[in-house]
Amino acid sequence: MMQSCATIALVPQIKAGPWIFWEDLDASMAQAASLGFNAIELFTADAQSIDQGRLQELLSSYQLKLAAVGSGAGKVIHGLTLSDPNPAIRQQAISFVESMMDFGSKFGAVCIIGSMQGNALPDRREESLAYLQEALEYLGTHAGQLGVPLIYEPLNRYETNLFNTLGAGRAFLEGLSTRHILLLADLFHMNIEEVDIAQSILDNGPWIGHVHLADSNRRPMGMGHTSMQEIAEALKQINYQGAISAEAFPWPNPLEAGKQTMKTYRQYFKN
Ligand code: LER
Ligand code: MN
Repeated sequence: MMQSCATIALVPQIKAGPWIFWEDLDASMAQAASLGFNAIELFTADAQSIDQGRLQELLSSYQLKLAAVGSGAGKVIHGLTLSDPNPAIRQQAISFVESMMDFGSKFGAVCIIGSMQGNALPDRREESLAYLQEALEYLGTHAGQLGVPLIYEPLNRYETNLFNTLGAGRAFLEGLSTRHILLLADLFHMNIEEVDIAQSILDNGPWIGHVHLADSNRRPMGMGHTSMQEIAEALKQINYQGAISAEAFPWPNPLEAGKQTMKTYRQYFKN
């Protein structure tokens, strides 16, 4: 069963980011549940800054599943990336992602590597890719031990120069020995980078483990010019069973953004 999922950010530094909800956890979850979402994706400062017992209580009382945890705070707050040339920073980045994976896996949630992948150094791409490879081999093996896949997110060219399309990300993952890392299909990044979003989903189907739902302008789907019909058909055709998680600006406000997302979800996936 595909899950309708909404992002909740609990990091004040990134309030301006593409998250549907960013108030306190309880209020955000209450709103997500009342709008009809069945899952949430959480963006926290780190794995320790959230009371996991309370989270479990809230998930039970609102009947929500934790679908994913984002690791981007490792970069935004702590300046860590998996491809940093400094080995001490890389090690901290790996530990940060590992702790987020441990946290997420207790709830059956995947962990996402987005901005934590970093960037290739100018004229030193091979070296940067070797750093990323080493980190992903380690973290992928850890994902296998936890029994929950790790999710690697190709980002658009303004956010990374590593891999910008699902095809490029997949080629890199295929070169690893770990088989516990899947791709994130973020429709906003794909709108910028892919030749054809639906075709890319069809071509990379078995590798897609998570979806970020946003329109061309990163407003909730339906508020830009991305054509959702063929994307939804492609996701059904590959028999995608994971979360469709709204990582969009809270435009014009969290409540309306949540409503618009659920309208889209019902229109394309619940009939
Ligand atoms: C960033 O643009 C993004 O899409 C996030 O999911 C990753 O940090
Ligand atoms: Mn994303």
